[in-house]
Amino acid sequence: MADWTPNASVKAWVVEDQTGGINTRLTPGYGGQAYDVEALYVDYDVQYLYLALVTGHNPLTQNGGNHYAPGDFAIDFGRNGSYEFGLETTGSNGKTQGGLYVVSQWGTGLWGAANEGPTSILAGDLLGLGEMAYTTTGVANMGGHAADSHFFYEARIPVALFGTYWGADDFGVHWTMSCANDSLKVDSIPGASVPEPGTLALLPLGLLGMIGLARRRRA
Ligand SMILES: [Ca+2]
Ligand SMILES: [Ca+2]
Ligand SMILES: [Ca+2]
Repeated sequence: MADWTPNASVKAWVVEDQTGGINTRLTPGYGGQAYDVEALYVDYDVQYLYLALVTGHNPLTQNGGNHYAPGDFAIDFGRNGSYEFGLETTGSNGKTQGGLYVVSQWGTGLWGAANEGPTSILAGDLLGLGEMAYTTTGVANMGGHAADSHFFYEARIPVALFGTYWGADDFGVHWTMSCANDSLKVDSIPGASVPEPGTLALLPLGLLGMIGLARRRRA
């Protein structure tokens, strides 16, 4: 599990490392390593919300045939299953990459929304810009399956963009791809009203922090 441990103590994170070929079942769908959502990290300080993701799904994957594009980060204040906000990861559906949206319509995957959560932002209003980056070259030697490829997303969002939601309630963060063959949700995040003084970004920007996980393993 050391490969998945973040560089510093984060507010919340979850790991589900799977593997296999395209016909290997994940939860709820199939796709093996190519659709494996492996680790999701959440942290915040007084200025920013930080998100990071490790997945076997190549961010360059486009919708078509049996291929499905990445989804967006979905944020549920109140942890009641209604995802009020979304961070656009790739700039699909006419949305701005790195934009924080108040979402009026989420895409759904292939397996029923109750099983998979939201996929991509389909409609909503742009509130402002965060920062969003991802890798497109697979990194091996992570987790229990050394030959598998891993890709990384990192984002930071000014907490001011959440308005009165921020600090008023607990929240959860979810990510999956357009088919929702595999997904992760970080839940039970402590209420944002009590940030720890002096806590800085656990996950340095520009993907340096997460890539550091893999390099530490290889070293
Ligand atoms: Ca895996
Ligand atoms: Ca997984
Ligand atoms: Ca909600």
